[in-house]
Amino acid sequence: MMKLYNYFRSSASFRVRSALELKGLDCEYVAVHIARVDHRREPYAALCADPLVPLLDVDGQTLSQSMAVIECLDELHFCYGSTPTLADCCLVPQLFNAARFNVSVDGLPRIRTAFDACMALPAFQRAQPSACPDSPP
Ligand SMILES: N[C@@H](CCC(=O)N[C@@H](CS)C(=O)NCC(=O)O)C(=O)O
Repeated sequence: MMKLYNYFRSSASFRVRSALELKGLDCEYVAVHIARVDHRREPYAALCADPLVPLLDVDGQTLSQSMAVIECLDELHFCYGSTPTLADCCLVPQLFNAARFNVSVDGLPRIRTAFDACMALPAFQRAQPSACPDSPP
C-alpha cells in the first residue's frame, strides 16, 4: 500500500490528499508533525533529501513535491478511469506489438483490462493499424 507522509495543516499535503481522494486510492497516513520539527529528525529525515512534507512512498520509491506526486498518481492510475490518458495512448500500441510478436500478457490482467477499455472506444478503434489507409487489406 502507498504511504503518504504528511501533516494535517500542510497545504501541499492537502493537495495530495485531495488527489488521492478524488482517485479513490487507499493510502497509509503517516503523520509528520512539522510544527514539532519531526520532519528534520529521524526517521523521516532519512527518507528525503529535502525535508519537507508531503512525501509519497509507492512500493518503496519515494516521491516529493506535491505537484509531481499528483502528476505521478495521475499517471499510475492511468488505466482505471473512464478517461484515457497519455499513458493509455502509449500502452495500447505496445499491446498490439505484443500480440503481433506473440508476447503473452496473461500475467498482466490490469494492463489487459485497460487495453480492453481503450479498445472499446471509437478513438482507439479509428487509430488502430487495421483502420489506417496504408494497412494491407
Ligand atoms: N514545493 C513543495 C513544498 C512543500 C512544503 O513547503 N511543505 C511545507 C508544508 S506545506 C513543509 O514541509 N514545511 C516545513 C519546513 O519548511 O521546514 C511541495 O509542493 O511539495
